[in-house]
Order: sequence, then C-alpha cells, then structure tokens
Amino acid sequence: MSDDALARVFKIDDLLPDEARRWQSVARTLARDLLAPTIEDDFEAQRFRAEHIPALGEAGLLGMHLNGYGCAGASATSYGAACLEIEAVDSGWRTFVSVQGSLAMTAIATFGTEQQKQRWLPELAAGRAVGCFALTEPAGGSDPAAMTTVARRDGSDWVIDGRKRWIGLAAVADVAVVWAQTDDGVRGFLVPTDSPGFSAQAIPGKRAMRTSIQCDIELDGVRVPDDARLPDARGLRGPFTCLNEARFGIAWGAMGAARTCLEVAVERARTREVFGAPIGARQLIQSQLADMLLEYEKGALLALHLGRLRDAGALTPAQLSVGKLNNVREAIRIAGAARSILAGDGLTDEFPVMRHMANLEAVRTYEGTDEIHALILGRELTGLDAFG
Ligand code: TGC
Repeated sequence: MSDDALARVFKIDDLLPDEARRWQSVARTLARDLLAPTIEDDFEAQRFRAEHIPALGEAGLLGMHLNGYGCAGASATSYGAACLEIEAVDSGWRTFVSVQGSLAMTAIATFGTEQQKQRWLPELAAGRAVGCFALTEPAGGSDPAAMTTVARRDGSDWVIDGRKRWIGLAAVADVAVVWAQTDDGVRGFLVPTDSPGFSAQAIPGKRAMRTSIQCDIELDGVRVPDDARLPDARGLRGPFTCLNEARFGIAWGAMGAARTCLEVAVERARTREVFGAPIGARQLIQSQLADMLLEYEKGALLALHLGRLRDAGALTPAQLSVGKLNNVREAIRIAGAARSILAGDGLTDEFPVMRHMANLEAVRTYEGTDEIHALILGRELTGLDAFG
C-alpha cells in the first residue's frame, strides 16, 4: 500500500533525522516482508510466531534505544519511528517490541547490577531470550500501589508469592521482571521462568491483540537469591519509569495503525464506485478523509515532538500522557472512520481495518487507560489528585 497520497499533503518522514529514517526503513522492511504476509492468518488463528523473534534481534530492534550489551544505542526518535512502522502492520508485534525492549530490558538496564546486565541484555537484544514485565494483577492494572504479590526474605533468598495478569509474553519468556511488595516497599526481581513455583498461561479468547500473547502468572513460593533483586529500583518509581518508555512507543505506534487505516480508506475511496462514481468523489467521503488526515498528521507531529523532547532529556510523564491519550484515541477514531468508508467489506479480513480497531482497544487499555491519562493531566493542570 502506497502512502504517496499522505506524503502529498505533508511528508512527515522528511522531518526525521537521518538516523531515524534509517531505522524507519529497517523496521518498515522487516514489518512488511516478515510480519505482514501472515498477519491476517495469525490474527485469525490467535498465533504468536515466536520464530520471528531472532530476526527482530538481528535487525537491532530489541532494546534499540539502550546503550551497550549488544543494544543498538539508537535515539528515542529512531525507536519511535521503528514502533510506528511495526504497528502499521500490527499492534501485537509492536507490543512484543515494547514488552521486550521498553519494559523488561529497560528495567534491567536502568536498575540492574552489572552482572544482571551482562547475563540478560545481550541475549534479549539478540532475540535469543525473551523477557516479560510482571506488574499488573488480576484485581486491576490502574493502581499498582495496591499490588498483593509479596516477596519476603528467607535467609539469603527471597520467596515470592502472588498472581499477575495480562503479562505480555510470559508463557514464552525466559526471564520475568516481577514487581512485589517487600518490607522495604515495592521491589523488582529477575525471576527465571523455569524457577519452581513459577507458571504462566496464555489468556484465551481475546478478541484483540491475537498475534501476541498475554498471560496469567502464578508465583507459588518462588525462591530467588538476593542477587536476583534489581538493586536500584525502589518503590513504584521503578516500574513507572519503564512504563514511560512503553507509553512513548505507543504514542508513535498508534499512528502506524492509523496510517494504515487511512491509506486503505484513501485507496478505497479512489476505486470503489457507487451511484456511478468513485465514492472519493463525494463530499461526505472527502470530508471524512480530511478529518482523518488532520488527526493522523497532528498525532504523528506530536509523536515526533515527544521524540525530540526525549532525545533532549526533557520529556515528562505528563507529556507522555498527552501522547498516549491523544494518539490512541485518535487512531481508534481514524480506524472507525476507515471501517465506515469501506462499508461491509471493512468488516472482513480482506482489509486490515477491523484488526487494527480491535488491537487499538487493547492498546487504549494497557499502559494506563484513557481515564488514567486524563486524570494524570487533570492533576497536572489543577495540582489536585482525583484518583479513586
Ligand atoms: P504514586 O503512588 O504517588 O507514585 C509513586 C511513585 O512513582 C512516581 N511516579 C513516576 N515515576 C516515573 N514515571 C512516572 N510516570 C511516574 N508516575 C509516578 C511518583 O513520583 C512516586 O515516586 P516517589 O519516589 O515519590 O515514591 O503514584 P501516582 O499518584 O504518581 O500515580 C498514580 C497513577 C494512577 C498515575 C499511577 O498509578 C499509574 O500510572 N497507573 C497506571 C498504571 C499502568 O499503566 N498500568 C498498566 C501496566 S500494563 C502491564 O502491567 C502489563 S505490562 C505490558 C504487557 O506485558 O503487555
């Protein structure tokens, strides 16, 4: 599918630094050549193709914003541009890149010991190992402060008990970053998934994100040594720091899904004839396409602005909430408008639109729901906390 029609109005790609354009090209090629050919079948069959993981590692896309330990050391803007290209094919694969790179690898790189970094980061960067990030619990994801998973000291070890839910990749992961309450507040632990007492089951029956896996985890007396603890993560600031990275990738990625839906709608408008003319010659359709274009361009520019702020070391959590809330919400609207322009055919897997719509509902829900991000912004504006 060509994006020439979008480029005629603005060519946002031209605003990217050369490095980001190179990464964009790497991600676009991989997404279109490796992921796209089977994506509709995989979504239908609810199949996660773990066999693709080494190719993403080889391309440098895993933990690409991190430095050293086999990571590419790319800029945040490059990482964002790569997320956009991957999510233009499917949110499930951008989610894989986010869980591995933004969550699991960022936790280790930011809060781990030298030994932990040496042990895990090169393997995770190469895609020879998979990581997951176990924060959310069955009672809900919005308030991690209420977590009930506990880690208690037993001699020189820690024993972890609890349950986690909606944890991406857990059933195929080699290592889980598990967040648990301790006598010293929330702490993070690197738990090899073959530890006795650790089990993970993929959640069946999802109507979204069907090309990736999200899991229930049980931790039943899982024993790890003290050197499995992430020493520099103290309190919820630890996991929230990692969520910031994931939210950044989402703000970019959602615009990839939106771009695909807009491209499909433009193509359809040019070629589908009703009442003796292409539907794109009708004012109602052109008006819808114009509105979709406005929100796509604004969202892509917002993502780029966040990237520039991040690369300057100036990005704040509230700014990330602007990006996550706006871009996912507008991507959902763009997908809905595209579905309407495609009419009945838009309901089928002949087009990617319903798949993107369903996926974006999951993206809207994880890493902070719309409501949580609205309340973060409300607090920023008023200084008043309205959670709860
Ligand atoms: P509060 O408890 O007051 O703050 C705790 C500490 O955290 C700091 N903090 C942050 N630090 C860095 N980045 C951020 N974005 C931060 N937000 C808060 C805060 O300064 C404080 O630090 P300290 O040192 O003073 O202790 O929490 P809060 O009132 O600031 O935040 C409340 C709220 C609702 C905003 C927060 O709880 C929140 O963001 N909730 C949503 C959590 C969320 O996104 N959950 C979904 C996670 S998705 C998942 O787990 C699955 S992983 C993905 C997958 O596997 O697919």
